[in-house]
Amino acid sequence: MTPTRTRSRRRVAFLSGWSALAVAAAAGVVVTALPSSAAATLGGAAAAAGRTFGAAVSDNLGDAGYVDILDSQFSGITPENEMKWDATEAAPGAFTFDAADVIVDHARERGMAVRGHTLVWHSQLPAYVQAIADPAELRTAVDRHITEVAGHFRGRVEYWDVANEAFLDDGSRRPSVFQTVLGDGYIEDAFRTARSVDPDAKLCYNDFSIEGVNAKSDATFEMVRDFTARGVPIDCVGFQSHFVLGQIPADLQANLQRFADLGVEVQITELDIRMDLPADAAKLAQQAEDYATVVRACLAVAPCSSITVWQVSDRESWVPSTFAGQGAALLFDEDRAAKPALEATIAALGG
Ligand code: G2I
Repeated sequence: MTPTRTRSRRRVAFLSGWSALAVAAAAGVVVTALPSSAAATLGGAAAAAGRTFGAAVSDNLGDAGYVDILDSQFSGITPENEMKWDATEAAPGAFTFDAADVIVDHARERGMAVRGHTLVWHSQLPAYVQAIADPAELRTAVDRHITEVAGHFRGRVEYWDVANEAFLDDGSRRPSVFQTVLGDGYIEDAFRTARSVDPDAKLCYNDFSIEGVNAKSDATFEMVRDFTARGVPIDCVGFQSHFVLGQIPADLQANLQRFADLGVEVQITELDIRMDLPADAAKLAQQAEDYATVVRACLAVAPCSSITVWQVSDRESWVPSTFAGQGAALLFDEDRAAKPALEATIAALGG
C-alpha cells in the first residue's frame, strides 16, 4: 500500500482482503485474481493501483443498505466522530471506546485499513480541556489522552491523524488551548508520544485548505520539512479535500508532490465536493470530472497511498448542516443510488 516507504515493521498479519490486494499491486505483482466485479468497485480499482479507498463512518452500521455499499465498495474506514476527544474522554481520565470499537472491528473483520481520527484537535474538545491554563497540567492531560487512546487501538489502526487543523489560513498557528498554553512544541510532542505508544502506526498531520499551494500549505510544508529534518516522527500528511464544485486547486498534484518529496506519505483524507442544491445533470457531470481530477492527482504521486471520502452517501454527509443550501457532495445520493461521480472515480482509478 505504501509505494515508497515499505517498512519491515508493517504487520503482515493484517494483510488480508483489500490490503493484500493493494500490497500485491504496489509490489508490482499483477493482480489477475481480482474478480471483475471487485475491480469495478472503488476498493478493488484502488487496490489494483496500490491504493486504499476509504470512507468516514459514524453510527451507521445498523443500516443494512449503508453497510452493503460500505462493504462492497470501500477498502478503508475512518471513524467520523467516535475517536475524537469528546467521544473518548468526555470527563478527565474516563475513557470510552465502545462506539469506535464497533467501527474498528467492522473494518478489521473485513480487511479494511483504519485511519484513526484524531488525537489532538481544538474542536470537539471537552470544556475541561479548554479550561486548563497550566502548561504542566495540560501536557499531562495530552500525554494521558494520546497514551490511552492510541494504546487502546494499538495494532488495529494503520494511520493516526495525530494533530488536526493546527494552522489558520494565513499560515499562523491556530490559537487553540494547546497552542496558547503549550506553544509551538505541542505538535512534535504529540507525534513523539504517539510513536512511543504505537510504534507500528503511521503518524499523520491532517488539515483542510492545504490542498493547493498557499500560505497555509506553505506553513504546513515548513513544519513537515522541519520535522523530517530533525527526526520528529511524522510519516504522512492528510489533505482533507473538502472541495467546492469546479474548484479543485489546479496545483493539487504539484502540492502533493512537494510534500511527498520530503519523504512522507500523502493522503486525501476527507474528500467531498459540494454544490449548490438542488443538484442537476450538469452539476453532477462537473462533480464526476472533479472527483476524477482528484483521483488522477493522487495516482500521479507515488506516495499518495489513500483516498478517503467523508461518508458514504449524501444522506450521511456533514455538508448540508454546515453550509446552508449546499450538499450532494458524495459518490452516492440521498437514496444511496450511485451518482455519475462513482463511475468516474472508479474509471480514474483504472477500474
Ligand atoms: O467538519 C468536517 C470535518 C473537518 N475535518 C475534521 C473532521 O473531523 C470534521 O468532521 C466533522 C464531522 O463530519 C461532523 O459529524 O466534524 C464535525 C464537528 O466538528 C461533526 O459534527 C458534529 C456535530 O457538529 C455535532 O452537533 C454532533 O453532535 O458531530 C457530532 C457527533 O455526531
